[in-house]
Amino acid sequence: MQITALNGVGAEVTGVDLRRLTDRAEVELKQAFADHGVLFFRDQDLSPDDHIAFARRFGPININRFFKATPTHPEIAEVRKEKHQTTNIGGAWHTDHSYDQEPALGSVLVARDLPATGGDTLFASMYAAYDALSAGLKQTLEGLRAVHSSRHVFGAQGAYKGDAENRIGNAEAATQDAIHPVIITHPLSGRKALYVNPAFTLHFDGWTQAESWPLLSYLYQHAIQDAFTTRFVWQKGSVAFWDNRATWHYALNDYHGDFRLMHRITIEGCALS
Ligand SMILES: O=C(O)CCC(=O)C(=O)O
Ligand SMILES: [Fe+2]
Repeated sequence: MQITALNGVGAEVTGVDLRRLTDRAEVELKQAFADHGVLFFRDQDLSPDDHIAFARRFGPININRFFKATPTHPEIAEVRKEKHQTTNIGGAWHTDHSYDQEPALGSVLVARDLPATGGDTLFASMYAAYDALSAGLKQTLEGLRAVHSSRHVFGAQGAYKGDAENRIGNAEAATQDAIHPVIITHPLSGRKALYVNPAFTLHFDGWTQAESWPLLSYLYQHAIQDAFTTRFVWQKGSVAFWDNRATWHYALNDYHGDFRLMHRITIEGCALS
């Protein structure tokens, strides 16, 4: 097995069959995951059961309450865009589940049906974003917490309103808010990472939205500079396994009129500090 760091964020792992991992390979993958924040694999041939078995090596499966599951496997969520649909799922910078008290560790996304062109996914490193801040801003952010919510995205009046068409459901469950530190110590690596994101963070705890916005928008621009990001071009057999605490992602929506279907398994995480 070979692990090659990519420019920006993440690592490509070659010489491994995810259906047959040795104990040693599993230990190496766990270390690489903690170090790089997102791992990319090519030419895998995972059945839904293989997908589930691989994900379970990293923790219990979180059954996402908003995404429609595959008809056969409740553990697997569909990330689907039909030919006639205009919005996609995840089409802006975000990290999944920051609105939960214990945000999901990450997801294993398997390409099932890809458009002829387009549909790439961007990833950004929140380790790199943190590291590149000045000592002064790091110190200011250390003392802050931020409020996150799912309501404006998955709620009845949220971003998917009217265009969800049974891809997204359970709007009534989009009631939770969560407060997390703005700078977290990553539970696997012990490294510091920036933990606010444009999709789910509402404001700094104790600050108004108007007061929060200038600093949040500065951080959002800062975090997506080229040096911290990677563009993953999917192929048949591609798998991405990302850490929600160390990265953001952005599913490009540039294939209108074409179909795209991914299978996603989300893994339980822990409270952040
Ligand atoms: O479709 C993709 O590439 C990613 C979509 C997304 O944001 C997710 O699955 O969490
Ligand atoms: Fe996502």
